[in-house]
Amino acid sequence: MAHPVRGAIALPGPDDPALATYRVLDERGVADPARVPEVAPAEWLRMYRGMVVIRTMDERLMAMQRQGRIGFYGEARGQEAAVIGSAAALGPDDWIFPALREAGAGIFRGLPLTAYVAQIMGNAHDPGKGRQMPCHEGTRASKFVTMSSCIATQLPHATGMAWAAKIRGDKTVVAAYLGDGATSESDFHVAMNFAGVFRVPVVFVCQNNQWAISTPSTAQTAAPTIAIKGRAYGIEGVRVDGNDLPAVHRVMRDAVEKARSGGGPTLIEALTYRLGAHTSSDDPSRYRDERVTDEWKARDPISRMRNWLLSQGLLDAAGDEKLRADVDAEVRDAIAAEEGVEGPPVHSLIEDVFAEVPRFLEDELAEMTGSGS
Ligand SMILES: Cc1ncc(C[n+]2csc(CCOP(=O)(O)OP(=O)(O)O)c2C)c(N)n1
Repeated sequence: MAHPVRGAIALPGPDDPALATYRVLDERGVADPARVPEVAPAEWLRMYRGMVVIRTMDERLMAMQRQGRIGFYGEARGQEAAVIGSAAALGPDDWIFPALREAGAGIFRGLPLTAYVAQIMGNAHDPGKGRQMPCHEGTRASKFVTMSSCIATQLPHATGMAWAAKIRGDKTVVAAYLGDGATSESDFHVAMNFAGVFRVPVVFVCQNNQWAISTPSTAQTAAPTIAIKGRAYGIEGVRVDGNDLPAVHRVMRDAVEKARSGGGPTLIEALTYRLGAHTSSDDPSRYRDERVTDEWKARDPISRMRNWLLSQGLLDAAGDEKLRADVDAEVRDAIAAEEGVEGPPVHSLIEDVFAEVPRFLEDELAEMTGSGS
């Protein structure tokens, strides 16, 4: 097989998209009009709502964890624009391979709130039948692969699925999410190298929230940005303000279109900040200066988007209040519907691995439940 010779790889300059941070909104939500992507008003509002859903779920479920009503929770507070701005650029047949903080993308694509809550409670309504730890949701219906706690393992899988799409000649694009910490894993290198060589339709979206538990991103890499790492693999890298929904959406849309039309992969670095703890098991005040966290609170992605929507007349204060009240009610209803639902039936323990459940598993189950002869 003849291998095409690629063009010379340009060396980065200061305006290189992999080094500069692309922005549409400033920190108060004032837009550079020339950069606002063409999006229907209803779609902007759908994205805004998607961000509010994440924030509301996170606040309610973190409180429930503290009350002892759920065992564990991982929130995405502060990262809502990176999650929704990117997910909204995907088509219904595209696939998402999430990292740790993209549950909101699954919900945005149709995962019901009740299924999300059921997964966290591990009850009988959980599409995953209680087999994963909380916050590891996934459904085939939403083309949202179950999250893996093993950092970066989803990246070669995503690349493989994109390669399959290319071989089949369909137009599927795969979004592969990762955190800054994942860039130190060998699976990141494997996926990027393969994606670059085979030019598969995958978009890597790195949510650089600046912390990998207690490791700051400055200690994660000696490279000036994460986006620049794409250069070494022959992959275009773009750095974007991850708290700026229109900017994330624009950059992602370009990357998705490029992938769909055979232009190959992109590495997007969405620069954001993890406002909360790593998970409900973590206390970030032990290892970071929370005055920096307060500075990032002032760059809140939801407030920025809200200000822009208000300035454009796409939303008014009363509409915003109603939207938030509606989301709050939906979240409360979902929790009320799922809390108290019993666990999956014991027989489900031996389902789904074999087409026909083998006798030895039936025997073991009978022994376990005391129902055997
Ligand atoms: C292979 C592997 N190594 C270590 C861990 C422990 N661990 C869980 S989350 C995490 C940090 C991940 O950081 P990052 O990729 O930046 O994602 P973030 O949590 O910031 O969203 C680590 C080290 C793990 N789950 N898997």
